[in-house]
Amino acid sequence: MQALMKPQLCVRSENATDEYLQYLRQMGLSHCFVMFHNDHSNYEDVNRILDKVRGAGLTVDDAGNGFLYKHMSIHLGLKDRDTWIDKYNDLNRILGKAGVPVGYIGNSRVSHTGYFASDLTHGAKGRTVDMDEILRRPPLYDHVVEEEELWDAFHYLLERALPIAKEVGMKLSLHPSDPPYPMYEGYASLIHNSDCYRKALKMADAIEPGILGIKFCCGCWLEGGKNFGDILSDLREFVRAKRVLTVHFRNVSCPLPHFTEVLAEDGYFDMMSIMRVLVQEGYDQAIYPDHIFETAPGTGGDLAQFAYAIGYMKGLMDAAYNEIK
Ligand SMILES: [Mn+2]
Repeated sequence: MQALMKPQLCVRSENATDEYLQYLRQMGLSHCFVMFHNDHSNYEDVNRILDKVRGAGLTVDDAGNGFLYKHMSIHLGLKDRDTWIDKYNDLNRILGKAGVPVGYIGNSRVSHTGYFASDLTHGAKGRTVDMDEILRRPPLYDHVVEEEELWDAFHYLLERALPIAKEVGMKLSLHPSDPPYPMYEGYASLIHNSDCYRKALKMADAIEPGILGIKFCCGCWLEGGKNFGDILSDLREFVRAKRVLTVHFRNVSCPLPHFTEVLAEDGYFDMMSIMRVLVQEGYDQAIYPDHIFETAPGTGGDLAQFAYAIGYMKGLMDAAYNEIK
C-alpha cells in the first residue's frame, strides 16, 4: 500500500537555505512545516519563503510563529491580548491565503528540569522532567491562574481565531501541555489528558465546527501515561474523527513523575503499535519525530539527530504499511 501519512521535518524561516532544503530532500522527504520568525511574519516574507520551500519540492503541511501563537497575554487573558490575537490572526490570514492548510493555536507550555546525559540517552543529553522539582517552583505570574480562567481565555481566543481560520481555509492544531500535569509554576495546563481535548473540540465546534484539531504528541501522551489516556484507543478515536492534524512521534523512558526523552526504540512504549494504528486507520496527515538529544560538538548536531530520528520513523512506517499489503 502506498504511504498516506507524510513524514516531515521543520524549516525555520531564518534557515530556509538551499542547503537546508536539500538536506530534507536527500532524506526522501517531500513534506515539512515552517516556523516563521517575527522578522519574517509579514506578507512578503511569508510568501517569499513559502515559494522557496515549495520550489525545492517540499509541500508545507503546517506553519506558524511560536512567539505569536504561544503568547501568554492571549492565554492568560491579559489586558493587551486583543493586540496579540490580531497579530496572530493576521499571520493566519497570510498563511491560509498562501495555501497552508494547518496553523497552530494554544499555549503548549513546555517545562523541564534540564538536559541530562545518562545510560538512557547513550551519553547524549536528553530533556528530563522531575515533576517533584517542577512542583516546588514558585508561580511565574503575579497570581495563580486556575483552570477555569485558562479555559475562559481559550474560549475568548477560539471565538476570534476560528472564524478567521475558516475564512481562509485553515485548520488549527492544538498541542498538549508538556509535561501534561494539571497545575504547575502557578498556572493551570489547558490540555493534560485526552478528556481536555474532547472538551476543547466540543467548545470549538460550538463556535465553528471542524476547525480545531489535534497535534497528537505521542511524547506527551506517554509522559502522562494512564493519567493522560489510552494512547492507542485515543489515537484511533481522534484519527477516525479526522481531528488529528499532525502526529509528534516521540517516546520517553517512563511516565511521570520523572522521565527522560529517549530514542524512539528505547522508550517504555512500543512505537510500532502507534504506527500500526495510524496505518490501519488510514491516517493521511503529517508525522514528525518531535524532540532530539543535545550532542557533543563535532558529532553532527541537530541535523544528524533529526536524520537518525526521521530514518527510524520512516522505517517503522514502511514496516507498518508492508504488514497490510
Ligand atoms: Mn510534541
